This record gives sequence, structure tokens and C-alpha cells, in this order.
Amino acid sequence: APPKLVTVDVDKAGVATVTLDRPPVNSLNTGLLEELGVAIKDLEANKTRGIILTSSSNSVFSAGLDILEMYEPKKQNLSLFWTTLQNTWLSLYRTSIPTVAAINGHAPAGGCLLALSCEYRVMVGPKFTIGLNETQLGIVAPQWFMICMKDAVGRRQAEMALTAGKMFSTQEALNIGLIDKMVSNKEEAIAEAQKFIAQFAKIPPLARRMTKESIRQEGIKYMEENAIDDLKAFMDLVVQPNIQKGLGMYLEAMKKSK
Ligand code: CO8
Repeated sequence: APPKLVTVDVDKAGVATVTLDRPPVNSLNTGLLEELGVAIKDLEANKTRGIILTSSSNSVFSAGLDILEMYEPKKQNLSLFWTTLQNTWLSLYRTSIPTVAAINGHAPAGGCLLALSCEYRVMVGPKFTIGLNETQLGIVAPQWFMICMKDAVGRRQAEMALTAGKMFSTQEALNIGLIDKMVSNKEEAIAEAQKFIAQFAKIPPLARRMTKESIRQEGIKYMEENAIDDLKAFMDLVVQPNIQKGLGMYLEAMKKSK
């Protein structure tokens, strides 16, 4: 059997720790995204009390989308990749289960998106960075990435963050509300996540679920209504020669920086 890229561990309180486990950097390929989506659906079926999303690495939460899925792709694979990302994102963003990201390493681009899709973010500081850095790569974050950033920090901070493609230090992220809490290690991050989830024990679950669904309706509706157009835009953009060239150079630069 292929290695599991996502592991799920449910504690006695019924809270699941979902760990991204695709060394070295948890880059999000179709396989990992598929497994994450299935894990969320399974946890929903099992009436899990909470989801804590974290990483098996001690320096990277997730390096974002796997650039190898986008570089010189086969059309069919590219379409499956993006559709899987859309579906898994929507599952995470709208799940009735309380969600917390325990961000125990760098979280650029798609890594930041996963964290932003949770209800609460605890990040290990001070040396890690987080942000939607797409413009730095010469690509444009899709609108639903932007909605997630706006959800967390408001339109103005989101505009400044995204146009510059800024990667925030943990302290800077805390200052603008991109993360909710800074801690000094993973254990503390998990403990804070558990505390956040525990508060919902006293909240009627149906009211909680409907409130979450309602307050997140912009993002949910956006995906429900635009998934096909969003897929088409991605497919058209990614195969453009200048984008391909940029991705190739980026891969090369990452190799040379060793
Ligand atoms: N995809 C594929 N491979 C990657 C990625 C990635 N995103 N990130 C790192 N790798 C690879 C490296 O090439 C390297 O490979 P090898 O071992 O073969 O040389 C290996 O992973 C380890 O990487 P590093 O040596 O860089 O590891 P460090 O621990 O030093 O650094 C970081 C970790 C900070 C995560 C660093 O790797 C990094 O900054 N990575 C790039 C992150 C990034 O910019 N991601 C953006 C992806 S794009 C995206 O998520 C959203 C795009 C949406 C719109 C698309 C429209 C076209």
C-alpha cells in the first residue's frame, strides 16, 4: 500500500489530531489533498469533537501546493489536482466540527490557506513565517484564497498582504490577526488548540454549525458557484509559457539554495 500522507489520531475527549505527513515539506499533491478530504469526511461521520491540523515536520507546516503538480503537467492530472484542492478546501472550510491549525513551522501559500480555513490559529514562534506569497512567484492567488485572508485580517490588511505577497513573521502575523496565538513549541500549540475546542462543549451544536455556515457563506457560496470557472482559470493560467518558466526557475532556485 502507498504510504499514508495524513495520519489521524483521536484522543479520549474525541478530539482528532490530523497530521500532514509528507516529508520533507508537506507540499500538497493530489494524494495528500485526497487523503485530507477523506479524513475530514470520516471525522464528520464519527461525530468528532474537534480537529487539530498540524504537521509531522518540526520546521514546515506545509510548503503549499506541490509545484511539481503544476510544472509541465498532463492536462488530466492538473484538472484532478485542482478539483481535489477545491473539494478538500471546501470540506475543511465548512465542516461543522471545530477546527484549529497548530502551525508548527513555515506556512507559505497553500500552507497558509489550510491554516486560514480553520477557525483558530496557534503558531509556534518566533522563527517561522506565514502568508499568501503568490505574487512573489508571479502568480495570482485565486479569489477564494483572498476571501480566507479577508476572513481573518479584514480587507485592507488582506490587500496589503496579498499585493506584496508578504511572508509574515509569527509576531507580525499575531499583530494583524493572521494568527490568534503565538506559543513556543508544538505541545503548547496542541494544548491551546484543545482549549479552544473545549469551549464548544457548552454550545448547542446545531446553533454552532448553522452560525459557522452562515458567517462563512461568502467563501462557501463562491466555491459552490464558481468551481468550474475557477478550474478553467487555473488550467488556462498554469500552462502559460511565462508561468511555466517561472515555476521551473523557482524549482531550480530552491535546489541551488542548498
Ligand atoms: N512544491 C514542490 N517542492 C517543494 C516545494 C513546493 N511547494 N517547497 C519545497 N519543495 C522541495 C524543494 O525543492 C526541496 O527539494 P529537493 O530536496 O529535491 O531539493 C525540498 O522540498 C526541501 O525544500 P527546502 O530545501 O527549501 O526546505 P527548507 O526546510 O529549507 O524550507 C520552505 C522549507 C520554507 C517551505 C521552502 O521550501 C519554501 O519556501 N518552499 C516554497 C514555498 C512556496 O512558495 N510555495 C508556493 C506554492 S504555490 C501555492 O501554494 C498556491 C498557488 C495557487 C495559485 C496557482 C495559480 C497558477
